[in-house]
Amino acid sequence: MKKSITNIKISIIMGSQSDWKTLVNTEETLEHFKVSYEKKIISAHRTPERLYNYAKNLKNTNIKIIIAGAGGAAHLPGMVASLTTLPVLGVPIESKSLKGLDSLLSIVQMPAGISVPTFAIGKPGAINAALSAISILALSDQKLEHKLKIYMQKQTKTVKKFPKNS
Ligand code: RP5
Repeated sequence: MKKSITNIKISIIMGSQSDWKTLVNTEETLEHFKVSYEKKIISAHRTPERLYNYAKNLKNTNIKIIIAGAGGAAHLPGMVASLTTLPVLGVPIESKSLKGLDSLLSIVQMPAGISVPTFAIGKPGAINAALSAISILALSDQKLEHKLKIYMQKQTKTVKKFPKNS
């Protein structure tokens, strides 16, 4: 039987259910642009075989970009990046003990040879990873490029020239 390949373009993965409250911002941003995505929990440490199988199966999908969020000893983005040629965008989750500095350094300090573009800690990073994924897809999608321009123009209009007293 022929396998059905879905049209999902972006994969959001996270190390734990507890990461979802941050990555829901990624989801909301992708929803705004009406880009298809999937979301999965895959822990580099607690479910290593799930990680390996996920990364190896990517070639059987239409996924173009992976957004990977993890906290603490955040090895998920780097491990996935080592198993695929697709872009893997890393989102450091704000951890309880070190406020996400541990997550940030774990994700950003990759050895040369395996690339993980890394975003800000927490919500800003979750939103910006989605925007970067959109801008990558927009390279070959004029409608999406147009939506991104409108999004940026609207944002510019929200910025007042002078501050108000509160
Ligand atoms: C990491 O450990 C996850 O990405 C999460 O940010 C962190 C804590 O996980 P839980 O203990 O909340 O499941 O693997």
